[in-house]
Formats: sequence, C-alpha cells, structure tokens
Amino acid sequence: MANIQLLQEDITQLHVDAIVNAANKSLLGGGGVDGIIHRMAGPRLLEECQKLNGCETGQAKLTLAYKLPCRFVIHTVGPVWYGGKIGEEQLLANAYRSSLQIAYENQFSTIAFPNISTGVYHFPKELAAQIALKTVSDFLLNHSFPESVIFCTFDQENFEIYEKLMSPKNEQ
Ligand code: AR6
Repeated sequence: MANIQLLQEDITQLHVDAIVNAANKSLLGGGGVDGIIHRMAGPRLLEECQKLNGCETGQAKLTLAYKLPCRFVIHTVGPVWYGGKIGEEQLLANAYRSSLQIAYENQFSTIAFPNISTGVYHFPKELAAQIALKTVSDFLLNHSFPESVIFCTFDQENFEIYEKLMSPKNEQ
C-alpha cells in the first residue's frame, strides 16, 4: 500500500489537493467533520454549496476550499447505517468511488478521506474501513490519478482499525 497513507489528525489542517467531506444530502453543513470543514473554510463555502442542489447518497460534488489550506473540497454523502440490509455497503463504496472519480477527472495528486459514515451515521467502523481500503486500492490500481490517498482518522478506534488492516501481514 505504498500510495496509501494513514494519519490521525484534523483533516482541515492538511495541505493536499482535496479533502473529502462526509456531508449530508443537503450539502448545507451539519455536525462532525462537516461542521468543522464549514467552520474552517468560512461562509463562502456554504454559499457555493447552496448552488449545488444537494447530493444523492453515494455521489460526490466538488467545491473550492476557501480558507482551508487544501485546494478543493469533495463533498460526498455516505449512507446512514440501518443494519446492513438496504445496500449500505455498496453505497459506502460508491461514496469513496465517486470522490476518487472527481480526483481522477481533475488530476488531483493527493486527496484525504475522513472515515465516512462512521460517526453520526453509525456505520460499523471495521466494516467501513475494509470497504474504504478495498475501494481505494482497486481504484488506484486502475487510474493514474489520484497518485496517493490519505486516510485521515480522528478517533482512536478508527486509527487502530486502519493500522491493523494496513499492517503488512494483512495485505494480500
Ligand atoms: N478530521 C477528520 N475526521 C474527523 C474530524 C476531523 N476534524 N472530526 C470528526 N471526524 P461524522 P458521518 C471523524 O459524524 O458519520 C454530519 O452532521 C469522526 O471521528 O462527521 O458520515 C453531516 O452533516 C468520524 O470517524 O460523519 C451528516 O449529517 C468521521 O469523521 C452526518 O454528520 C465521520 O463522522 C454524516 O455522518
């Protein structure tokens, strides 16, 4: 996993081409990482988001990053976890893939993901990490951009899950 990096940090501090926002379908802000991204970017981010007409679960949309140190924000909407019987796994993979597709189309070198859906949306963290790692690895194998991806964990539990899954003995 040479081109996949693990960090435990506030994603709004990263100087990358794009950070991914775990947004909701309105794209008009909320709590969690979405709230921090809007707070740090300033009110012009909300003004741009108001023109986007929301976003479906599993899809993604691009904006500027305003006061953030990164260049762009990719807003994606992960699924709410309802027990796993309504396609949540596929929708989470779609959210990662749609974000990567935007990075590909814009030739972004490095993008950073938070642990989409594992906060307020209650997606099981280990399963979410497995889906995220598989989706990102598959995409990087088949596309020239992005060149590298950062998994920017925040809580200790997610950090330890990624550390375990990314350790050499777990790589296939
Ligand atoms: N940097 C990186 N990761 C963070 C940060 C940060 N500064 N702050 C929190 N996280 P959540 P969701 C992690 O709830 O589950 C919002 O209200 C956090 O530890 O932000 O996709 C939206 O508007 C967790 O692992 O997103 C939606 O309504 C991860 O970010 C809803 O929450 C995701 O937690 C989306 O829920």
